[in-house]
Formats: sequence, C-alpha cells, structure tokens
Amino acid sequence: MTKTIRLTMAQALTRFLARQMTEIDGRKVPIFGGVWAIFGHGNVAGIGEALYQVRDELPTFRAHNEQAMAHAAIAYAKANFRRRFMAATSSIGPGALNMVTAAALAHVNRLPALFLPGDVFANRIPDPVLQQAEDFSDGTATVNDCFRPVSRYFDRITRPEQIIPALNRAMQVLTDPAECGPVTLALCQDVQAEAYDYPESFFAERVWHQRRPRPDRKELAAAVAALKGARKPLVIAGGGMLYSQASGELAKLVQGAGIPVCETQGGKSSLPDDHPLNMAAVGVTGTSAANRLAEEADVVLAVGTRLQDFTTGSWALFKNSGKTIIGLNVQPFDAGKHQALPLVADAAEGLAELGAALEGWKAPTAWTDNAARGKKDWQAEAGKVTASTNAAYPSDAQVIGAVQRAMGSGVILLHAAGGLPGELHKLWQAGAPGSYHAEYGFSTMGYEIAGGLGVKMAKPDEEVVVMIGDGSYLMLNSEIATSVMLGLKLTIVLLDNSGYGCINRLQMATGGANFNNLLKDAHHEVMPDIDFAAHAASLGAIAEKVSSIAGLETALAQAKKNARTTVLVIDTDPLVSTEAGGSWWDVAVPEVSVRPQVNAARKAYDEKRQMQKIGD
Ligand SMILES: Cc1ncc(C[n+]2csc(CCOP(=O)(O)OP(=O)(O)O)c2C)c(N)n1
Ligand SMILES: [Mg+2]
Repeated sequence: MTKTIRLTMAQALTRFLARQMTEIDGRKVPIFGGVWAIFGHGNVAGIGEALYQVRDELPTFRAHNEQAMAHAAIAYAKANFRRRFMAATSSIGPGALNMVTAAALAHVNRLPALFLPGDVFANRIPDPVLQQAEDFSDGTATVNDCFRPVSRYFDRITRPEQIIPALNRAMQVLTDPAECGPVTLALCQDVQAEAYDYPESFFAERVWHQRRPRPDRKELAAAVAALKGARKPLVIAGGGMLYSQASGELAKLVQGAGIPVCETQGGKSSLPDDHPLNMAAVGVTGTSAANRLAEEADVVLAVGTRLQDFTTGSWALFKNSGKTIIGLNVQPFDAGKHQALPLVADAAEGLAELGAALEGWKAPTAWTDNAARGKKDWQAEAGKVTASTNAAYPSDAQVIGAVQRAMGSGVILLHAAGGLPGELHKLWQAGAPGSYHAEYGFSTMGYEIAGGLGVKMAKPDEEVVVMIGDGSYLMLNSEIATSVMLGLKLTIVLLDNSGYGCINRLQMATGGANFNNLLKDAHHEVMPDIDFAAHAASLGAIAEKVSSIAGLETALAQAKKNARTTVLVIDTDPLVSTEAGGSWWDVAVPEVSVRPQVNAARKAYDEKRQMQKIGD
C-alpha cells in the first residue's frame, strides 16, 4: 500500500520545494535559494504556517514591496545562470498584482521564478472577500488571471491534490532551458489550509540537471556550410551564451576561425572586454567596432539571442542584403527568427560541434585584421568620453569611467533603465562571464536595487555595484532597508540629473518640446530638491553626496571597505550622452504636427526607415 502523509496543500508545497536539489560544481545544493514573502490574509495562515515548518531547509525572506521581492528572486536566478531560483508569495489582490510586472520581466528575459500569489476562496462561501475583484460575467476570473500572459505555466489550485501535477509541471518549466520562465501557481486561500493524504514518494529528494540538447545533424551541416562560405562572419553573443556557460566554447571557436564577436545587453561579458576578438556592444547602444562589422557581415551566427530591436538597430543595422543568419538557440522560436538557418541546441554544445566541424577553416585575415583596427579606434573614443573631469555636472560616461577606475572589472555591475543601459553597454569593460548584469529585455525602472540584492544573495562573496538614475531610485528603493537588514552589502551609485533624462533626450530627438520628463519641465508649484543621501541614510545605508568625479572615486574606495550598503549620489548632466558608436532606433514620429520640429523629425524618420530590412 502507498505510504501517505496527511498535510495541508501549503505544507505539501513547501515540503516539496525544500526537497528539490541541483548540483553546482559537483556539490548538491537546494535548487530553491529561498522564498520571498509578504503576508496578508490570502497567504499568512496557509503558506505562512507551512513556510515556518521548513524554515531551516527553505529560508523565508521578508521584503517591503512585492514587485521588488520578485525582482530579487529573478536577479538571483540570472546571477546563477538559471541553475538555482527562488519563489515569491503574496496575499491576494494588490500584493499579487504587484508581482505581475516582475513576472513579465522574467517572461521576457527567459528567467525562472516561482510565483505563489494567494487567491480567492475556491468554495466561494465568504465571497466577496477582502481584495476580491468580482467579475460580473465570469465566476472563475480573479486578479491572478493577469499572470496568464506573463507566465510560461499558470495554474490555479482549487483542490489540494492538484498541487502534485502542478508542481511537477512547474519544475519541468523552471529547469528546461528552452521553456524556462516564470511559473505562477495561484493558491486559493481555503485550499492552502485543506488537508490531503499525499504519497510520501512525492517528497523524495530529487536532483535536477540542466539539459543540454545537441544539434540536429542536418541543421549542423547547413550551418557549417554557411560559415565555410563566409567572407565576413560575425558572432552575436546573447544572454543564452551566459546561461549555457558557453564562454570557453565560444573563445575556442572564434580564436580558431578568427571570427569577431559582438555582444547584446544580455550577452555582454561572454568574452572579457579586453579579448582581442570582442568588439563588445552591438546595435543601438553598440560600439563603432561592432556596428561597422554588423553593417557588412555576410554570415551572422546569432547565439542565444532574441534579436530584439536594440540588437538589430530595428533591422536597419545589418545592411548586407545577401547575408545569412544562423540562429543557434535552445528555443526554436528564437532559432528561426528572421528566416535564420535554425541550429536548435544548447549554446555550448552547438559551439563545440561547430568548432570541431570548422577546424582548419579561417575567416579571411583581412576581415579579422579590420576588426582589430576597429577595436583600437573604439577604445580610443571610449577613453576620451570616460576620462576624468572637473565639470560640475559630469556626463553618465564620466561617472562610468570613475566607477570603472575605482572598482575595476572584478565586480558585478548591475543596471536596468534610463540613460545608463546605453552608456554602460558601450563603455563598461566587463570581466568574467556574468560580471555585467543588465535587465534590458524589459528595462524595468525599479529593478536595480532589488535586483542587486538578489545578485548579492546568489554571489555573497562578490562586490555588487548598482548604477541607477534618480527616476528609477524614486520608483523603487525600499529594498535598501532589506539589504541592510539581511547584511547583504550593495554599492549603489545614484546619478541625479533631476528627471527622466534619457526620455527627455528621446523627446527632443523626435521633435518634441521639453515636456513632462525633467522635473523643471513638469507641472510644479515647488521645484523638488530631493536629498537622496538623507533618504538612503534613513533606510539604514551609509550615504554620501559627492560633488566631483574625483570625490566619487575617493568615496568608492571607501565604499569598497564598508560592510554595509552604501549609496553615493552625484549630480549629472541630463543633456549629454555618448555620441560615438550607436545606430538608428525605430521610434515612431507623428506624421502630422503643428510643430515644425516634429515635421522635420518625421522627414528624417521616413528616410531612415528606408534602411530597414524585413526578410532579406
Ligand atoms: C517602470 C517603467 N516605467 C517607465 C519606463 C520608461 N522609461 C525608461 S527610462 C525612463 C527614465 C528614467 O529616469 P532615470 O532613472 O532618472 O534615468 P535617466 O533617464 O535620467 O538617465 C523612463 C520613464 C520604464 N522603462 N520602466
Ligand atoms: Mg534621471
């Protein structure tokens, strides 16, 4: 007879999560690094009690905002190259909905996270309960249905035994490199507390390993033939390269064949910045070294990338109309984009097999030498814009230079939104794989600080540096207090340009009037004068406002020694960004306007659109 154990659904769930393991560097560790929780009536009695029971094996962490705690969970998974992840549980209603944006972030970035929002009563007896959104026409709809389009797997648990197949499916999705993304299990409040006789075997320890599919023979042969015919080959390294930990295979292939490499935001640090074949950032925020090659490339090996518009310059960057794209991707959806020759495989496996098949073949040396010259030119340009200055309002690039000089390439640098992503993509000299952590798939303002916290949980021995604008800081800063509380030190560099600087620049570039972006251009009775250092200090951080680039470097040297989260604030110029490098980006300009500046911008826009290519 099957041995069973009588548990509530919530107890079964937490016990199951605690028994899921993985192996990292030959060591068995829990695959869930813990559970983030903010309790309310929808989860405190059920999941809350159950988490308490397993607190030694599966720690629970308390946060201040559900979106932020989910950001931390997602960043934890990214920093672990998707080998380990976390869960996040909320009450019903606002707590649950606060996590929806984060679920979308994980969905876009293909990152695993388990969302466990509380849900309404399955028995419907006390309806409507506090925070229940009643639907006039659909008795089954709850606010948690908002998770459906942003979850790779969604389920609502309305009976305790449903958790068995649901958790089985959840683990499949969380650990599958192709399907990987957020899983939402909406947990009806009454069902969390309901008991069932669960088979004991359900709670047996299980060790999960990352699947590494190898390429199909025909697809491999077609890709090899295309590469052997190339005169101007180029590799694009995307985030999948890092998730697959394929840097060694990449270096071997490109060094053997003399193929230059460029990197997306997600793929930056696939090769160290100083690798001679690394042209670094590609696309809208790319280096001139990478983009001039992208314009000419005849065979583009796109590895682990979604080919989003920032990478392709809205499909105006790759100008060689006879080009072939090879999509080396573990997910067929991505591998076949834009008529690419698909090469469906794990990046490391695919690169290793390509490397073996290409042994002895070399790209024309003129092409490889041309790449090396471009890299030298770019480094000279980058050196100029990041050099130290006495300017009262330095540029973002000058602040980046200071952070790089003070912290080196050995830190983990994190950013997400504002002007910084573009500047850092171009200018940051990344070190080891994973040392550059960009959330630029969803570019979520407010990811930065909570994301830094998640990275620090994953890599407690690393120095984590968060770079953030004043706008993102004001949107979501509360987890500074959590970082202090948990003893997880971050160094946060806050660039205060008094507003949404990058959107103001975009507004001007599209002919718009300066309107509603910088604080001075927004409706106000009193011009805000926010004391960010005082604010950060009130949350428990060590905080200082510096008044110069040199002052920032001194303060960063001290921050390195601090044991507690440190916030350094510096005023910056909202109008300056790095002109060098870059490529066109499709942002639709109004066809009709009373503003001549808009009409001029539209004319230029129509001309630029002629460069866009679809299907060739
Ligand atoms: C949640 C969210 N809302 C809006 C945007 C659109 N957006 C992108 S950058 C930006 C301004 C960011 O301001 P700040 O953090 O001060 O950086 P800056 O542009 O000044 O460098 C806005 C509003 C976004 N990316 N995310
Ligand atoms: Mg700003």
